[in-house]
Amino acid sequence: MSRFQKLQHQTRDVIHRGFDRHIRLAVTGLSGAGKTALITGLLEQLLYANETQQLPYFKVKQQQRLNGCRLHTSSNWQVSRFDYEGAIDCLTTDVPRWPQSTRDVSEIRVEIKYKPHRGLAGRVLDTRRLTLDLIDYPGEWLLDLPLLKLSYDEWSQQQQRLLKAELRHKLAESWLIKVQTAANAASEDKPEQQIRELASGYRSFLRQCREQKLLLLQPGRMVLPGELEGAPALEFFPWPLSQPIPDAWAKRLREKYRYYQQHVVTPFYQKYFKHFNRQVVLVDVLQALQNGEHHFAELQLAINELMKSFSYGSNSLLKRLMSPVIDKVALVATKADSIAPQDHQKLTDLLRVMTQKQRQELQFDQIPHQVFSVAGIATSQIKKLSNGTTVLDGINESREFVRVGAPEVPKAIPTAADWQQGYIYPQFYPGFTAQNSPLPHIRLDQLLEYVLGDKLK
Ligand SMILES: Nc1nc2c(ncn2[C@@H]2O[C@H](COP(=O)(O)OP(=O)(O)OP(=O)(O)O)[C@@H](O)[C@H]2O)c(=O)[nH]1
Ligand SMILES: [Mg+2]
Repeated sequence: MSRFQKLQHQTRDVIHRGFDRHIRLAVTGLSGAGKTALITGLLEQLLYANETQQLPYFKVKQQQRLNGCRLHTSSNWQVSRFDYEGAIDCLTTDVPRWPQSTRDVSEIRVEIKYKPHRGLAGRVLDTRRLTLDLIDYPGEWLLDLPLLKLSYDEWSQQQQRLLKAELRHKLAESWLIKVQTAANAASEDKPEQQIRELASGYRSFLRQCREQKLLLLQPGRMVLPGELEGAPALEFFPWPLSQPIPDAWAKRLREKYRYYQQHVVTPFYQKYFKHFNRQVVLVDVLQALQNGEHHFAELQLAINELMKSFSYGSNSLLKRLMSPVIDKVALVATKADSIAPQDHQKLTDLLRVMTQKQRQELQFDQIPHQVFSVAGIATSQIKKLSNGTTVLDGINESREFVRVGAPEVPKAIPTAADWQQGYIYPQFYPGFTAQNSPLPHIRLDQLLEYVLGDKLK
């Protein structure tokens, strides 16, 4: 693209932002939360909005004011386009499967063309356009954002607290012994090499944590390095012991951490996360319930840490132009198709309890927010049998038909006895064909209306 074209493109974006015609939606969620599936589902519903009866709560469509939606590459031409078509292919080929876990950043832009409903715009303009930008990225990298607000010593203290939890402690045991032994013998001689070895041990520990489905894994690039594989930028680790860091190491560890903050996390934040003005926080509550108490607690902690990384406030004209802030938040429990519809409310309530602290903060700052339970791509069929029981029909990993009794969702945070008993939820696979377009979902219309509706009037 020529410099002139680029400038034109950017100017148009700024004008759109000024006129409130541009939503950059932060789809925030840890790895496996369902970001890629949700983005695919949202695009699918928008693109087929006028062909489907599936969107009763999306007012612009219900009021027959929607001309249509079109996909574009994003204005950021250095980033690959989100592979919507590839995702749909995966879900609808001969052997349908879920799209793979995301390995890099991608963006997509949707242009929504509609007839204004009211006000001056309604009288003067035939049609208007709203631009929606969506960004997909590996969930692992998201957890780097909280590091921007922590010094090396603060981060180390936080990690020390986490390491006290039973499962983490067990996984870290051999690494901790190595750190202790090396620290006792630390000298000014070859500290780089010792740090490199211990950083590699820390990385193996993080990978084990991931295998055990633990969630708060930092730094994210150690879990999924991308282009940083083998780079010296990753040669550090949080100080895990209560004894002070040996002098020989302190300067280097803090230096490496700062480098990581400044040269890895800050550009990532500035390039992709700074200009969001709406947010959808995705939480896989069901998976956390299934994985047990530790995971559930870590998930709560991770959501808390993550939400501190975004700026919330009111988007005045000047702010919209200069540095927009998030002015509306949807807190979303995903994969609601794994439970019976009569339990969706319980799932929503549970997420409400889990995010109480964050909601109070949003409330205090007067940021509109709402809690939902949705399925980006709904894979199960609900049936009520003649004996009154509700079952879910779906397809398993071996592509066989399965029928499971609707699993229970707790009304509140589980008690010790509940955890003992445990929770199991079905993991359905997609079983669609190209004829199924638009793919089924649960409550994406309500989510779309909440996130976009006020800008489509
Ligand atoms: N039943 C059901 N399962 C879902 C849904 N969305 C996602 N899943 C499951 O969750 C897995 C992870 O979903 P993704 O959309 O890839 O999650 P992600 O947040 O993009 O994860 P990363 O790319 O690793 O950051 C999928 O492979 C599916 O098994 C849904 O709406 N319903
Ligand atoms: Mg993904």
